[in-house]
Amino acid sequence: MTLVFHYVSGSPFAWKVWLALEHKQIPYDLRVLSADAGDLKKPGFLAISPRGKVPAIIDGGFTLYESSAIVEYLEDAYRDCGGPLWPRDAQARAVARRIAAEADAYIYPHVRKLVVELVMRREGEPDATAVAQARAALTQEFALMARSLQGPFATGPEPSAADFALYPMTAALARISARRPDHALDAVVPESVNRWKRQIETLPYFDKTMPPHWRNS
Ligand SMILES: N[C@@H](CCC(=O)N[C@@H](CS)C(=O)NCC(=O)O)C(=O)O
Repeated sequence: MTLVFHYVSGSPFAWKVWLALEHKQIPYDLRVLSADAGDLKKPGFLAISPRGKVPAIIDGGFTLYESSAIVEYLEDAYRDCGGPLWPRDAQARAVARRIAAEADAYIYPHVRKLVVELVMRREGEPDATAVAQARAALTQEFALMARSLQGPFATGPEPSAADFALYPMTAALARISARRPDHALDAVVPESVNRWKRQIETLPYFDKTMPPHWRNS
């Protein structure tokens, strides 16, 4: 039975899983949900993902939510499929896991703050203090991340789940930056990180995983 992948366009955590599925060449049935339409709070979806969040998968009778757990599951359950999600070397593997954890824990919250203030806000002015704090925090985080990225991919010659975790956050920041040039957010990301980002965009499956709603706007 084909693995079912529940996805919302633009979710960085769901994008991480999509890149992982493609990298491992695992066949999947993509179910695109809409948060705006209330799909994430419907009983059928809550039975799969009780927090009402994407990503979530169903593999046979097995359901799983939380992107990092899903990535680990894909690696373990589909060991012989496609490319590995983590480097073989123990130290490189540990560093890749650390980068993926840092992307989720230290980069995402600030990117999310910028999305809320600069993209999603429908009324009033953005909270300038919150924007400045997020910008300053991301400047520090990306400077730290730049020291970790080996090149051409996060931990060396092959892409890993570290790349798949970090890329969507960086892409989201680039998108906000393009939409709100007045905030000079492109200055937050060092050139070495941009070089790494362009490398991810050369992956043969990358285009397929672009958030569908980004294609038109
Ligand atoms: N820690 C979770 C985070 C998942 C998450 O926050 N997903 C967001 C989209 S980026 C979501 O589904 N939000 C819907 C909501 O909170 O209503 C993971 O790694 O999967």
